[in-house]
Amino acid sequence: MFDLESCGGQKMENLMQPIRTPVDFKKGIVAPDRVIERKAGDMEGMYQDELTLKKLVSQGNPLMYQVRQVDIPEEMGHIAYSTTIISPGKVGNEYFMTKGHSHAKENTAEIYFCLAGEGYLLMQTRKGIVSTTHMKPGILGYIPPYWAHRTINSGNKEFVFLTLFPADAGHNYEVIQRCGFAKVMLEEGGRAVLRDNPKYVPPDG
Ligand code: M6P
Ligand code: ZN
Repeated sequence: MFDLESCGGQKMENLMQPIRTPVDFKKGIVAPDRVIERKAGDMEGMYQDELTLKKLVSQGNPLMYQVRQVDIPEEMGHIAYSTTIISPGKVGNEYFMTKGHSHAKENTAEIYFCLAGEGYLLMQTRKGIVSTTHMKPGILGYIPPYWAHRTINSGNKEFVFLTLFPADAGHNYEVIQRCGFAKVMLEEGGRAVLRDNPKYVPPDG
């Protein structure tokens, strides 16, 4: 029988309180609990042109992206959300992008909803099958379970998107760090072009 005094083993009076989160379309979550910043120096091994990346690090180490997060318990049943803002820029002819990850719980999905700017959502299975979604304001990209994902700013202003994912999904950077993505997004003649990644190492299985 349903016990009115408890919810999933938690006392009613101990339940987490609802949260109200203002989101600015240009800046994402307005007052995040945490901001993760990734600068050029945090992206070692991610770009084709390592020399140019090193130069960027020594010439000011620019901010490549930031993730603005609200603290949500990392437990099954909760939905975590954040906004990511990728700065415009390139390392050589490769656009600024996120590191990319798969989920520690690989059978979990994620939603990205573009608020401003434009870019690409690059997704990949363990077998190296790649899919891209062009993101612009109003476009929602659905990342199904088992797809690693990275986002790329192919525009000339900040690329801003809201993300929603199961709070217990976790991040796994190891596979992408070791193998990379099978494709890279490069600027060629003023356009974003998807090319094979010569550094890609297919993972086992
Ligand atoms: C999105 C979400 C976050 C992720 C962030 C940056 O906001 O997917 O979970 O941390 O992008 O991506 P990465 O962790 O790959 O650097
Ligand atoms: Zn994710």
